[in-house]
Amino acid sequence: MPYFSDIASVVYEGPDSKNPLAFKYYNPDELIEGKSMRELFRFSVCYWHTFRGTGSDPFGAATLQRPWDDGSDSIDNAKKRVDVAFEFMQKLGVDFYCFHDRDVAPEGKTLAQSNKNLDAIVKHLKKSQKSTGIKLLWGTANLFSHPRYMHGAATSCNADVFAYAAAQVKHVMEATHDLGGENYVFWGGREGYMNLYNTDMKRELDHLATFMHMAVDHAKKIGFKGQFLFEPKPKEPTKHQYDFDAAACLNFIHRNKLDGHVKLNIETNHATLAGHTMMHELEYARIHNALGSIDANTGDLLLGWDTDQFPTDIYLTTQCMLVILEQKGLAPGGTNFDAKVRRESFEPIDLFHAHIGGMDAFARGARIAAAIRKDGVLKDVVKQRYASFDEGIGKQIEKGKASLADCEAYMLKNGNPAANTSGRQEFLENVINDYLR
Ligand code: XLS
Ligand code: NI
Ligand code: NI
Repeated sequence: MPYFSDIASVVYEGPDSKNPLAFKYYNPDELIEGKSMRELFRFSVCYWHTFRGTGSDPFGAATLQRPWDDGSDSIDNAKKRVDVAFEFMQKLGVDFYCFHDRDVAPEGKTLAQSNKNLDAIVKHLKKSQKSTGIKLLWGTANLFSHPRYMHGAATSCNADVFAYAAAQVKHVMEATHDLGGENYVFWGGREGYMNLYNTDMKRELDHLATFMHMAVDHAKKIGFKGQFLFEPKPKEPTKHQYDFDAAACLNFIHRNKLDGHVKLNIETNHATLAGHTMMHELEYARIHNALGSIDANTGDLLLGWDTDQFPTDIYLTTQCMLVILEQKGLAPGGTNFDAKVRRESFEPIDLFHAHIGGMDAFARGARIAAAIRKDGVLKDVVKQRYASFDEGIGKQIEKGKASLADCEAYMLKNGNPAANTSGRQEFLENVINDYLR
């Protein structure tokens, strides 16, 4: 039975359209740098916010109207949600979705019961994927909601909790594999700490590495070829999350010999919580060959928390796409809207407005970024800025052929460095503005 029968499929109508339920910029088959927008973005709807979000906050109860959901933890209700989710994604024209095990299926009283519940829903998801062509971008395990995870999961001080989490990951990884999922995400949940007085940080970090190696080994065993992704986030829920930012995650990956096995899933709101821009995090991941996928959302700089809003800022999406186009897209990763409607936007139709806005903002950002790249404006400036390293002493330094003594001899001969040139930041900011039309 359809739930959105009064809403037509969302189609591209172009920038002049006044239809709020049409795309103005996202034109799935239009090519950007040789890739269709569909292929370039690989947009994904996230199950936890879009189909399990209630609008509750620490000060108030649920507000969101979800007439298809009876609020129960029954398998039937879980199946009904799947049907609504796939209808929603189909109407929206999104090709992917993501989930945590406990979003799609209810937690049982025991692990065996929880596994059984998940299996029942996975069967249903599989059928829905088959009939709609919608695919799983990534799966993940919820290792943070249940009280057993109060001290963390892989970094819990309780070995049984570690074992439980490992068992949970085993099962959801198998489900992800069964559903043809293209990636598997680790978000730290409660992998961090509140106070060093009671924490053995070295031991916890070593446990986290062991946990990831166990996952990598199990993937090999079951033939899961999807990409593992580590998602940086500096705080919330713990004060010190071990996956603080891209640099901290990459250090962890490298130190624990997980290079190649684990890339990064970069989220905008997490970048800003870490005191970075999204562009910084994306570029840091990209230059380390570790930019796997993105959680496309945005925070509220005045609230300063993980508000997970839909991205609508064209500067933000332009900056994202400058980096993403540089690495020719995200596949097998994608653009997952880890974002929720505000609790005041309580009607189901708001879910459409939110996603359409996010998709259009990214499409617009991609068009702008492609135009900037086509004209080579930034590239030329950057190349010119470092030209002194293309010859002479600069070239020797880059090749690792210059010693401190060589630099001393060079400077003693020349007396003073060549004059600096202007960084032209304001000029470049104006240039970017010229492209934002
Ligand atoms: C929470 C994270 C989470 C991950 C998936 O802040 O963003 O939603 O993306 O576990
Ligand atoms: Ni996320
Ligand atoms: Ni988040």
